[in-house]
Amino acid sequence: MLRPASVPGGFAGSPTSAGWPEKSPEEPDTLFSFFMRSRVPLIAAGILSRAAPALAQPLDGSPADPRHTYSTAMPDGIAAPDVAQTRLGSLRFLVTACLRTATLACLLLPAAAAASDMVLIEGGTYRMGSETYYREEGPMREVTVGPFLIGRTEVTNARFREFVEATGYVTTAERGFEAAERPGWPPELLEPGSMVFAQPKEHVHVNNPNQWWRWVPGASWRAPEGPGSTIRGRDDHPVVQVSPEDAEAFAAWAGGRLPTEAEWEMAARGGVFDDPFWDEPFDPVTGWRANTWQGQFPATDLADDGHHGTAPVASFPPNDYGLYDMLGNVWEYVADWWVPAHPDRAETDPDGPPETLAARFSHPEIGARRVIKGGSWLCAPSYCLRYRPAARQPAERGLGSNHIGFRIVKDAG
Ligand SMILES: [Ca+2]
Ligand SMILES: [Ca+2]
Repeated sequence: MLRPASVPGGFAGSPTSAGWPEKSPEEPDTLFSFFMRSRVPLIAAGILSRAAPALAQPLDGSPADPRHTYSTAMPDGIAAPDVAQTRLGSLRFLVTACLRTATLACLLLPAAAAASDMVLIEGGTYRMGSETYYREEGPMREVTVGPFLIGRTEVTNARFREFVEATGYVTTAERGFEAAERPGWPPELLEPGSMVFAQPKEHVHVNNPNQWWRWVPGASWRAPEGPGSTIRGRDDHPVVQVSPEDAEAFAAWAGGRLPTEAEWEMAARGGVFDDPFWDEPFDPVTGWRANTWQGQFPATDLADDGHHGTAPVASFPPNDYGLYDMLGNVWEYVADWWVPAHPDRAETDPDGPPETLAARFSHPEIGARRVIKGGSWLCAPSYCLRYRPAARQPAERGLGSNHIGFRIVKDAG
């Protein structure tokens, strides 16, 4: 049985963590934590190859807390990004592209806006976080970020294949680990493999993610549901079964980096800085806005949004910055280490807590974890209402699943 990492009596006063709120180490567990705790038996390779793509979501099941109400007004003197200018730029780009192709039909195709794979976010100051839903999203604070370019979509299987073919890169799921690299891990987790969502046939209580997550030997980005599965026909789906290390390797090859959480969240808001942000992925006027889960999680996905499992990127309307699937489809790795709260202070270009601090909020055998953002196709209103910009969860290093991917950013200028 694992013991929670010790949290030396408060860290708010340490020189490296001033301003970070004191928090209990009791927080949402992640897939690996649950696995380590109960040692779920491995399933036979190939069983899940017959299952629908991917799975689940997790992790704590804590309900949204409606008790909090906070002002949603922007603070005096705080400028939001110039949404009108961004919209004008996107429209100008679209019209120019259509004139070049001599067809007005492309004006009707949202995908035309994806012709440029990066979008310039001009930066600014906004109120990051939320105090309406889960406690790890607060406190809200003013954050200023500089300009940056961000991927218009999640990184796709096709793009990740280009990277692998150009570099010979082998993902963590494909290579496994030496015991010395992961002291304390059970031997089965050192073998190549990854976490796969296994949809229960009948409704189960959502207090135990082991009921729908399985460690599957041989699962990888090439075989997201395990041996026998394939990404054939899914070139335009987001790559999954990649770890934070894999995402960073891709980013370095592509001349970019993972976004900070503050950059990612600003981009995801698309110029909307309200709290609460919308929590209903269906708009009666414009239709479905994100790939999420409809029905009783985890046994029933009605797929009213047209997709069970991952969807091709840009299947849903972009936000007002022209970015697709910031919310839903797959969670996205960011560069920050995870602690279950934001520091209670304004910051400029924050890059998250130090790794040593984040390690205090994890099991010793796992080490510091990364932040993932935006929710996935496994997020349901009844469970893990996290298809929102402020939503955040921890994710282990060296471990992927089939509902986490990423996109990259580049410095502007
Ligand atoms: Ca869906
Ligand atoms: Ca996403």
